[in-house]
Amino acid sequence: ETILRLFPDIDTSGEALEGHDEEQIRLMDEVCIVLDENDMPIGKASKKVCHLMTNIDKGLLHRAFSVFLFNDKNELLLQQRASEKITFPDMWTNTCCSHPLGVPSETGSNLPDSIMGVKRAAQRKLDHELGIKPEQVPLDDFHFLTRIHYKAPSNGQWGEHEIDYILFIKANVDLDINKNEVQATAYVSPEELKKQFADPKLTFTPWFKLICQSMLFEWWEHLDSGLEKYTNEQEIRRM
Ligand code: DMA
Ligand code: MN
Repeated sequence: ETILRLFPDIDTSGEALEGHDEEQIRLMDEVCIVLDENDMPIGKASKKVCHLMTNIDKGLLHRAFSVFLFNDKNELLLQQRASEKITFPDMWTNTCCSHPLGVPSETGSNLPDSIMGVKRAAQRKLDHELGIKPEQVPLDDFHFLTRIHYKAPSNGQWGEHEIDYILFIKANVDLDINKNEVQATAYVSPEELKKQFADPKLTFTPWFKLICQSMLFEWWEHLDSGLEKYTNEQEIRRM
């Protein structure tokens, strides 16, 4: 209701989802946190409303997170999104991405609280998408690096417009893949990832590309020493 006061002509109809996977349609009812440009929560809206490009074009912006999980060899776990995904299907991307929900435990309107909220959401979605149990990824082991504000069209009427919290974690984990979310996984070294980027047969999500082209490889070099210099950045990076 408040969101309609702020954005009176956004599209909240149900039509856009016809023909998509039932489970992914159901997940479009999840409640996302709507933000102003400074990452202040100003309301809530369904995942569906937040990802319609017509609404994004009216300024609708929401909160998200991107987890980068590394094993003890400092290899990064990548996933290939399932064909069932409504946005960015079949693309390769970082370990896990999603949205903190518009509930008190995952929200927060200042940086320490919002970081706790996205860590809880990250733990929840690592389990949902990859079957990683919360005990293997304790909240205290996540490092918050920075926030990235970006906009990217997907296919057809869908897209992203997010302030994306970047989380790193080093953990050896057991995987039990949810095939409705993920079709493949791979651990890569920086060299292997650079080679994959050069392969025209592979496609990558726009946010993962942006992060790779900016800070990822520098952060990765500092995984075991000096990462503190890059953590808890207060400024939002606009990309
Ligand atoms: C959304 O990811 C988050 C980012 C950073 C793009 P997603 O489309 O994988 O979300 P979900 O897994 O909830 O569908
Ligand atoms: Mn999103």
